[in-house]
Amino acid sequence: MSDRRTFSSKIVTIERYILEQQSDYPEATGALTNLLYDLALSAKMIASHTTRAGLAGILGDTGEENVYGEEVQKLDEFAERTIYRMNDHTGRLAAMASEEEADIIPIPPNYPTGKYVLMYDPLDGSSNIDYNVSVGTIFAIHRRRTLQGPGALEDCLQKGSNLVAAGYIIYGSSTMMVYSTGRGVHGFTLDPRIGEFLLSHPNIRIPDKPKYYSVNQGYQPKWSPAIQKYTAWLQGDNDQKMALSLRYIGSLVADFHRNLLAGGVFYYPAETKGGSKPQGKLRLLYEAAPLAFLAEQAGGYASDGTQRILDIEPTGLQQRVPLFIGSRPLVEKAEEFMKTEEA
Ligand code: FDP
Repeated sequence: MSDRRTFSSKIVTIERYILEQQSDYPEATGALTNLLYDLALSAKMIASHTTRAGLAGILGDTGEENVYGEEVQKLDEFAERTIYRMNDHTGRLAAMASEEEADIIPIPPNYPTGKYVLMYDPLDGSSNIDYNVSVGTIFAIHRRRTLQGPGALEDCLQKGSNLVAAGYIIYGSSTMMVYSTGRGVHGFTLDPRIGEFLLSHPNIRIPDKPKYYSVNQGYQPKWSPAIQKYTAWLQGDNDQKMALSLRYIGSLVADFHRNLLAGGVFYYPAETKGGSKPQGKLRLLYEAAPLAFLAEQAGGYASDGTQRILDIEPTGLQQRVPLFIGSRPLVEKAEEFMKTEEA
């Protein structure tokens, strides 16, 4: 018989972990705890589809476009519907907002409303689905601002520093849920044999020594001189002769996740020189702010090049921002280069 003491770490399910965290707040009603648990359950349902995507014959475009003019894929729809249906009737939310929808998603009038709003990107990186590349779900939770009745746009248009919780699920070689309620970042890996998320990465901190820079270098001709110089700096044109390796998947959750664990910087800058993305590509509310919250909780930082992402007051649900995110010194270096451009 094997020695039971060989395995020193405790087996902790996400349910137990979330509940234990709640017990530190005697005034908590359990709404946030249950909301996070419902998201974990949605993640399992989505994961069961992403892993069977080819087999189930649900790959390919639906032929429709989302509000940004991008093609919507069937898995996007499944993820969207799953998260909505899991949360529309629970009485925990005042409203939802999804990257796939132009307006806020109201709670049906026959269900009670609650004190939180949920913003989500149901399947980020979906242009990669057909190629069996990792995709992800991103979520962000705010406390509502309005006092009662149906949730309103202003409940969703809050800056990232007000976030109560944020996280993502990565559907990769394994499925992981990584989240923070403002007390560190914790990662759970789905054990598909028992259908449970188990704590695998407690209290994630971005390593001090960065390994990677991540950017779509194909757009280099459209970058400003500051971004060009910053990239050269990351490649070794610096006093320390520190040269980072390039890794770019083109699936934000996967790129962010790798750099969170390995150390590095991801950036999606604004395009100049007649480029079609003067504000970059990524959405403030569905992508930049929740990941910025996690980055800061893990000791990192996120900026649009001139200011902290978490301080940006949103003006619209679909707002895009340039994004620099990851190891703090590398993001601050980007800000330094951007300043030379302003001067
Ligand atoms: P996708 O279009 O595949 O959904 O914001 C969406 C996103 O992917 C991110 O996940 C990813 O980081 C980025 O776009 C990739 O954009 P590029 O193809 O322009 O590099």
